Amino acid sequence: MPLSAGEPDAATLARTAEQTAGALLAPAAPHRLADVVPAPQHVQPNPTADWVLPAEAVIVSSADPAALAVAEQLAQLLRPATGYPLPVTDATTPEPAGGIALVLDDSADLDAEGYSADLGAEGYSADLGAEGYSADLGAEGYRLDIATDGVRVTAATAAGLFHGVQTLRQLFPAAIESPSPVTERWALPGGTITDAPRFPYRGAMLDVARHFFTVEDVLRVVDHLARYKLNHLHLHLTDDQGWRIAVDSWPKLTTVGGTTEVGGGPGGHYTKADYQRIVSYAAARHITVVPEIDLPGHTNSALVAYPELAPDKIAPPPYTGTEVGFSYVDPADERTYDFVADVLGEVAALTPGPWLHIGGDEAFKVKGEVYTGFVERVQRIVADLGKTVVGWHQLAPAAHLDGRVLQWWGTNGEDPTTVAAVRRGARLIVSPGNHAYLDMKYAPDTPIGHDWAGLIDVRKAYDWDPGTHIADVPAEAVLGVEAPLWTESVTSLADIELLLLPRLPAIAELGWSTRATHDWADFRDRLAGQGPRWTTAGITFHRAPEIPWPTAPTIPTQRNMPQTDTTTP
Ligand code: TNX
Repeated sequence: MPLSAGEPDAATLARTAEQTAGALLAPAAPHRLADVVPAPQHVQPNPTADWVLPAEAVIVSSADPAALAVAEQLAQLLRPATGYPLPVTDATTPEPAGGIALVLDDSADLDAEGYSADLGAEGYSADLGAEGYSADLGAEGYRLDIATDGVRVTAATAAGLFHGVQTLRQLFPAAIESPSPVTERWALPGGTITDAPRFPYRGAMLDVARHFFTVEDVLRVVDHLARYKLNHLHLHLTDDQGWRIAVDSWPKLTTVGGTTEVGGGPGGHYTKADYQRIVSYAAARHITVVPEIDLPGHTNSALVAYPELAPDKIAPPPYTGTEVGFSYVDPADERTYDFVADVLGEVAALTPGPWLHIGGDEAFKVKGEVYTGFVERVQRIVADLGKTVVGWHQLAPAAHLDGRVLQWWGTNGEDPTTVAAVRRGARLIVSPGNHAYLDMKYAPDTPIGHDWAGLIDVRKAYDWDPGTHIADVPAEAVLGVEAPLWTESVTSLADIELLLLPRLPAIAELGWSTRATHDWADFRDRLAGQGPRWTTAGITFHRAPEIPWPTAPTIPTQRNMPQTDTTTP
């Protein structure tokens, strides 16, 4: 057939063939754009737009100090493994220009480019319609564009930029987690992610009372939360076995009450400066600390220090066992309320976040109206301090107080008392003991942990829905989800990590990802990709047998000691 005028000539055909072959030969990014935990809301891959971080890349950010801080954090994430200088600059209108741009844009209609209109052959839309994704990305959402001219993260807030950076981090090869330079092609899969959380409260709890953990240990836990877009760290600061937070007006709480722990170890406590260091390190990662002072039960350590608070005014012996429910501060003595007001006042003054958690669980010896009367007074003390009450769901029978939040830790989703409290206005943080309690063993042979709420393997941690878990509680009443880690049997950072990982990402995904992305097989595969990252970063985790962890070593570097990111306050 003769060539007609409009058809390409031989030279053009040859050039096109060469380009096509080149594109086919160029190694693609090592994983898919959707290989992120928690699952992003909308993923639109563009395989022709894979991008490789060049050694001379610049990170350019909006000039806002909080946005620049995220840019610096991104640089600190990428510099160790790449060995690239990655300078950070600011601009009025940041453009990738062959590097990475972080754009703070609180006015941008992030829908303007119509990403939802055509997701293309390989795009998927997790949640068109139901939850109104198209309104805006909200206080924590972000948009990530990876294109041939570089990377752009856009968000209305610094928190959104921070979450976008966590996604970006997971899209680099696993070797990006190396604390020292490695030779790698730092390729990212091309395309666009648009993402925002399902629930505003996504947390984890660390019990620092049963065993004490150093500030460094807690900061490292904060790092793990940040990776998976959790935004609250609940610290269980007081219990029978130890009081861990300094209170100037009641100094013996720590000098006496802080010197014990489960098993007879030395215990310890946080000075106010220690606690503030945790709070500000968390805040720099867009994580709010929720301090818990457990009342009226779980108070043996306080009674040892101040016998006047005990019902019989006699100091009990220090307690280093693991029973619960035997101790309580005297609800009939006015001095108890002075104590509560002083302690909560000092803790509130150290805590920028809105929450004060007042415990309330397992006060078996304070019953009926005595219990509810005590709780109602303490709730008012919290409100007078300008804070919002959080407490375990045992608080439910007490009168409602504006804004109060109950943390539900039941194992059976039928709970009429909690439902009644929700009808009176309470919101819930959902922490089912048999799904979200990270102190439960994975399997009978897990070396540490409990089993009173059952065994929790990764699938059990993942396969439930915080929005519908409790019968007759509407999803609108659910503020979010939290994974508690009680530490009766947990004595080291390695123990903490063994129980946290890989289940924390499962709970994080339930808190962040829209329900339409919920899929065990898909989650299992995405989670598997986290293993080499933890290994490279020197993080301990449980090699859960149901997860298809990659077996091939990912990088040939020396093993490095675990490190906390100490470069940002
Ligand atoms: C119950 S959960 C407790 C804690 C224990 C935990 C052990 C809750 C509010 N109270 O005192 O540490 O079980 O799993």
